[in-house]
Amino acid sequence: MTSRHGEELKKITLYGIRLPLVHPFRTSFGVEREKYTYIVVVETRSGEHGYGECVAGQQPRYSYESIDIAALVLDKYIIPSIDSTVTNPEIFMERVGWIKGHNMAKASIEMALWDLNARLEGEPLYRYIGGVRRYGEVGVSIGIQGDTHQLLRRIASFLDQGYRRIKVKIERGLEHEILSAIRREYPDIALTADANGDYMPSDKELLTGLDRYGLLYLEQPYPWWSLKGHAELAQAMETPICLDETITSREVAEEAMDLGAAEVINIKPGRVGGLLESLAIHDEAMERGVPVWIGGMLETGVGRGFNVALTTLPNVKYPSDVSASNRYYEKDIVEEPWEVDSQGRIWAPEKPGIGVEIDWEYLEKITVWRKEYRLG
Ligand code: OSB
Ligand code: MG
Repeated sequence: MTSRHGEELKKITLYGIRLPLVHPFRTSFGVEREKYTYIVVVETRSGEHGYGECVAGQQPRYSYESIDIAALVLDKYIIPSIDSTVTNPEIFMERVGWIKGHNMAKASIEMALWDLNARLEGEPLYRYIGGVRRYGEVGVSIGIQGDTHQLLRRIASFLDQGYRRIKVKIERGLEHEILSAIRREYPDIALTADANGDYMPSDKELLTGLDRYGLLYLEQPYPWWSLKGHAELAQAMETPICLDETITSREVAEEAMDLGAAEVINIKPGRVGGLLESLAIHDEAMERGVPVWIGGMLETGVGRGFNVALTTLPNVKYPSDVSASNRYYEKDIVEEPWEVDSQGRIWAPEKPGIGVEIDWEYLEKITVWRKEYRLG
């Protein structure tokens, strides 16, 4: 990673936006009907720019972070920790290292700096971070539906569109109903289930009963804090355990792998504090032979650009949650909506940075607040 000598930041602008989701997204922690987030634009004196996006939820249900809390943390602690000379993601992370947690707030700026630096170098982000191919294989994450008929219809449609792996959300009490219905119709598809921490270690017997469905892996059965629980479950189950919420840093990832609690890792750059930490987790997992894939947080076309770049890394061994723009939004906020090809791949653009530009006319329309910070 390099940073152009003498480059200085001029301003950082946040755009709070609301855009409707095509389908409500129900998980064990709640329902999301619209996307509420903020988009980051960093600008240098030389006129270059970088984009970022905050992946926190509208409410603190997935984790303790939320968009409004992240914007407050940015305003009160992150922005006052930096100045116009902080253009490099590594230096940025050093400056904000005193702030405990709030990874999604930090990542919203850290990632904008990666986009900026790749653009300054004239390089596509996927190559800038060491991608080894130009595409990633894509899966789709399907929320809990009203009934199994609807679920099966949606699965059929996504398979038709080329998606290579189906992930379904499950919750305590609904697991057998959901998974047996899918396996009756589709005995052989690549299938995974994500509980978003809805079970407790006392549910071990219930969960080992899921081995019969031949899942590629089971994602985050227990709450984020349970390293021992996941390690014991991994011992007891044939199905590999994949961790999402638990993995908040490279150190936690190392402990989880040491304990055998993470047999697969879902990397979400927002959850771990940005791309620097994502790359460290990717490399550490690769050294240990632990496969990873890239998770999603229903990002707009901006956040999606970073996830797509990450899917091109060598240790991404399973399809990622990086679906096409139209799976989430009627109209995306970027000029080039993300598309999945007929073979279930999503391609990283060859243009500099994340390779997409904001559709400013649309962004203005859906902006509900705006905040500008002048640096230096
Ligand atoms: O647990 O992976 C998750 C969306 C919001 C919060 C948590 C999760 C998800 C998804 C959606 O599963 C993945 C996507 O962006 O398609
Ligand atoms: Mg998950």
